[in-house]
Amino acid sequence: MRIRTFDEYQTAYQKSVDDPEEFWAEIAQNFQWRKPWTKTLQWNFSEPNIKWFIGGKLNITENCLDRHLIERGDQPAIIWEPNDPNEAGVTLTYRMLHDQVCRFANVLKRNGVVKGDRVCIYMPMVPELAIAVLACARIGAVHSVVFGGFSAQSIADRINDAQCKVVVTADGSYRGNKEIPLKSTVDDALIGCPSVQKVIVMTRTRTPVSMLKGRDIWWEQELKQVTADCPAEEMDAEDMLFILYTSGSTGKPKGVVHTCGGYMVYATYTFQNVFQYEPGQVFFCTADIGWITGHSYIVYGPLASGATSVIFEGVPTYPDCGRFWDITDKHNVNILYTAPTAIRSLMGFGLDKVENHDLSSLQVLGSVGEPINEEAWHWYDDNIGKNRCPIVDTWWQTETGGILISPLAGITKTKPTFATLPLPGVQPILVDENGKEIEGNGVSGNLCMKFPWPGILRTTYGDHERCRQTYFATYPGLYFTGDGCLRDEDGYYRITGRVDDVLNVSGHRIGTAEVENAINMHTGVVESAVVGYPHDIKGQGIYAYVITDQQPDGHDVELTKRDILATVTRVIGPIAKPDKIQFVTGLPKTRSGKIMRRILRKIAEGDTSNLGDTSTLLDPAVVDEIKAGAT
Ligand code: 7RM
Repeated sequence: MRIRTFDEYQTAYQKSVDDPEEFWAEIAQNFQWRKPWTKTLQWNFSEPNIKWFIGGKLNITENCLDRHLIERGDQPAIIWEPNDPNEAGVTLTYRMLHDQVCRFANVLKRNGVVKGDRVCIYMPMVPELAIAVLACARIGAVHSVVFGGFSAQSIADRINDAQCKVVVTADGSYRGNKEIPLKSTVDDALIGCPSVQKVIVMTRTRTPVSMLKGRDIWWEQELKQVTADCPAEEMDAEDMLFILYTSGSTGKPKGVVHTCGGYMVYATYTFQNVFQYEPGQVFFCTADIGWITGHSYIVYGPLASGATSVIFEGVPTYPDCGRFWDITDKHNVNILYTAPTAIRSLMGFGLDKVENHDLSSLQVLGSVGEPINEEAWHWYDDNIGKNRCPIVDTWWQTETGGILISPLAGITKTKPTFATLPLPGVQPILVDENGKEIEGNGVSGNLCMKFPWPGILRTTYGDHERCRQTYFATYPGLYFTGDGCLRDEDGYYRITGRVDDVLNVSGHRIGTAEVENAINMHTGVVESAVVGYPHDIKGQGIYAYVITDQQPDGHDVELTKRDILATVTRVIGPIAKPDKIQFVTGLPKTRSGKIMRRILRKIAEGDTSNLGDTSTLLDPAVVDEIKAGAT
């Protein structure tokens, strides 16, 4: 299943286009199935209805755990590095992880969780997070991991959308020098969540927590009541494995649904090929398991491959900006997978905390989450990879389940800022506004896919029509990614960024509409418009134009801004806080009432010289006012 030369890549790619079913069937043979599939693929993009490995039966945890027990039972599956480098870490071998997953699966069972039930997981980056995820998969429960930085309101929205029966959380979490309450945030969320029957609380920070009788139970207490014997539930290839919420251009986040068979095959195949994983290597993905990158490349892809996966609880700058390099040397990391925003932030600290590290264990470097600029690419290449580690710039999305466009490490010739070529099984197409294909090289357009791969989303939870509308209706017959893309003379792809109203702030996807809704909840706010602007470290910053019923002045300006930030933090979470707020008396609207975001983006960028055509504006004077007050 691993490609080793560029020739082999080309052969595999051609085969994946000529005979996709045969291509993926051969790859899927490498997994452990309880029962083989009878038909490899059935699909249409119009409903959409996409099914892979039809009739196949499996459990993904048998592939991630049981299968490895004989050959590598004593090999580390997870190396956990705590926030505080002076605290003892944890190494779990495949045998230990198997044991703990089975035990916690039994805890879920004895608390009434059965196949198909949804379980919300809101936890710090501790081994128990991966254990909770795998325990759900073991018994066929659907996990919905919510990133630990989201607010009570965001948790409640996600729990209610998926009708979760159980929440798994911890008392608190550590991030740098901060201690963050988790359980009390869950308590606030659950005021409005009647579907939740049990809350399982793991002890991490020992911060005082309230434990509601009949609902809240301790992880550690529960474990005393169970054995390590938990046969895996037999799942259909198309049974739901998990829901993961992601932001779009409108409304509340959507619950992207991935299923057992296709997701397993795709996450694992891409893990092994993109990173050119060799048995025994240590893989360190710095993402949080609360995002898709963590699902696919901390938990499922590496574990299904029998790899050693590092879970890091903390942040890149604590106790100092050499932390990633400390971890790399301490655990002899071979493959490092991180985000451009982290690279850019570390670049700013200079080389002092890099040069005092060895880093010779590194063999492959990865980048994910946002476009990587040339400067960051070279800094990563020169100073971390010492010009001897291939860099894989991996482009993909929550909806794609795994990497779609990326070099294969050491095989595909790289080019800074280019995600390069589609993986086997991936058929990109560029289209113009009207959906017409843009052929040839040296062109750009909207990036779509014309054929399904096993990891593509199947639906958005509880609202299939929204899935169709969002991804399959803009260009009939195609999956629309929402990204703009350039294909250069070599046929290499460079992703240029979102073409919809989705922001990418430090690699986090945030909808402008979500931020606007949060701002509008603040008292006195009449209306707001949010746009992104280029930010040196975050990639994009959030710029909010706000109309209030009483325009603040003097000291009130700063106070009101502070209050708005507090409101956004409460409604969504700190990641959605605007970097800049400008109070305005009006917004540039067309006669039909549409906000002309193009103009607001230009002003936020600081480029007011050429605002383009403003003749359709209802009141062109507001533009001058906004220009004058830009921050
Ligand atoms: C994996 C992940 C998806 C959006 C996507 C892009 C952007 C991700 C790259 C990238 C340029 C990359 N999932 N994006 N990777 N842009 N180069 N290598 O990030 O659902 O959270 O975000 O992120 O805009 O549509 S995500």
